[in-house]
Amino acid sequence: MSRFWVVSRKQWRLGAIAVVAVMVAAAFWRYETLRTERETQAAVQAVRVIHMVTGEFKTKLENGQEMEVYRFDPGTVFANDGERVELRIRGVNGNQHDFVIEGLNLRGKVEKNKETVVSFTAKEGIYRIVCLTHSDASHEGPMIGYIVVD
Ligand SMILES: [Cu+2]
Repeated sequence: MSRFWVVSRKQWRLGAIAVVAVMVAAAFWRYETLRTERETQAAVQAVRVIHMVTGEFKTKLENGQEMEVYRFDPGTVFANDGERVELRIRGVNGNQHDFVIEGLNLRGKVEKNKETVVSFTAKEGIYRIVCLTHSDASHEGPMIGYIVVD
């Protein structure tokens, strides 16, 4: 005796609805995945512009002697791993600042009332922007800024 699989019209309709529902869910899931990927890529490709200035702290000692130190301001900036970064440093205090960014093989010079732009792709880590003109206390420093990437 053979067995027949008898499908009623109602079962057929329910089955069809279930198949359509699964297809719609799959299409929606795929759409969401593609949309998220596109947004992530757009965020990664966008350039993060960071503004910095050269500043100065100044004070007078009890003996009347003046003491000053140059600074990068803000002293610490942040970026995400993989981001394209454009660091724009404007010279306010101090005539000239020759600097290096350790670990990124970048160097440059900031002059008063001029903007220096350095670009790089951020990789996880902490990088020091070191002014060579104001390297230590005897040279009105240390003038050091930090780039934190994570
Ligand atoms: Cu400096």
